[in-house]
Amino acid sequence: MTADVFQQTYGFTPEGVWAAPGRVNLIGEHTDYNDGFVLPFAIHQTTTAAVARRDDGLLRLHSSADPEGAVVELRVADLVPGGTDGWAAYPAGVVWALRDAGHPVTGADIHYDSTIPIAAGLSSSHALEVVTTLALSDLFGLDLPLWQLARLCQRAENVFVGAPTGIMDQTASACCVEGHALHLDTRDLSQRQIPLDLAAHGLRLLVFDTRVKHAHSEGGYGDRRRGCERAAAVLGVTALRDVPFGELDQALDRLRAEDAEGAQEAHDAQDAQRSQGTAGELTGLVRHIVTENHRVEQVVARLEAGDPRAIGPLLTAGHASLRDDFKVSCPELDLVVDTANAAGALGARMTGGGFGGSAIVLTDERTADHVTEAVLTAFATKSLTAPRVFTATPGAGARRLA
Ligand code: GAF
Repeated sequence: MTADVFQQTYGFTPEGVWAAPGRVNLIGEHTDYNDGFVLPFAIHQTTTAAVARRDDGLLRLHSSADPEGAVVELRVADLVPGGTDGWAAYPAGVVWALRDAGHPVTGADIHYDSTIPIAAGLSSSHALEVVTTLALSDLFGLDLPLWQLARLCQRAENVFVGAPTGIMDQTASACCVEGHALHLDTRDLSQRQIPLDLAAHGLRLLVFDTRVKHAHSEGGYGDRRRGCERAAAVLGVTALRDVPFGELDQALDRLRAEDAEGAQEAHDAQDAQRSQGTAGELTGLVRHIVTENHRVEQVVARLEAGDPRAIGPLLTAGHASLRDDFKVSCPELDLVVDTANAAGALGARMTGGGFGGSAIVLTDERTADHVTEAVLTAFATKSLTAPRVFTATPGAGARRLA
């Protein structure tokens, strides 16, 4: 199908077809830009790309998801950070990152299809980056290891697109293995595949895409990232990952002491702005990151002990931390979590960056329909758009299809 649309669009057959999945993050949110731990798995929804090389410096991009349906035509030599708009910035960004790293990518024709819901917090844009990089790596004989491919995608996103995201989503899309969640240490990218067969335990993981994305999502993400960096600097550590769980209280005391000192200095200097924006607001960020890293390890231990049912309360605790300490949830995500838990789910949390997007719900197979019904009714009662619901099982990472 993807190859057929390529043929219709460009008038010849592609050299190959590749796929890269979206992801659900089971736990470990906002830890990836703090050198911490994450536990995503690939979903079965993918972005596919039919691709052919060009040697004349042209990059032509076409997507079934683009309502205008036009072919975007760019010159690879002219690609500059910030210079490309819309969805095409993601594939153009990886071409820029590959060339900037010295790889001889001379152009390509590409057609994309995708089954990953867009703007649902399920990493559709990262799948677009990863599938493009994998295809170009194969076609131009670059033979990039998957972790390096993920790093190049992150560079494209951070520098070319201008989004200050971490490394989780690109690595999940590139490196996940069917039937497993990926335990990733985002400091050194070391990985462990954790078997995840919820059905074998009579369980289901439901995804509720709330279909909302609040306007402050991009700014809010950058603010949290800068706040975490500031907290690490105040605490004298490289990243918040370096604050041990057992030393959280001391770290929070230090931040509060710093805050009191800053407030006094600001008061003395009659600097109202400084007295509002000191270390006090950083305690919530630090508490979330330190406890979230700990929760990832606890979830992994429970999964490895063969007790996936027992991860439910950790998921819900993770949500409370994201809502109250990190402040990246929103009413729609809270509504899914609270309603699902009240209807008998084992645990629930938002997944991804927050401010909208999707929530995940762990339920018994037998209560899944009841929980789904309860959430849909709660949304209808509040006259909110009905969420899109599906069951997620761990799928394969990026691969060549043809
Ligand atoms: C987004 C980002 F892209 C990831 O890097 C990660 O920070 C996530 O939000 C939050 O855990 O998906």
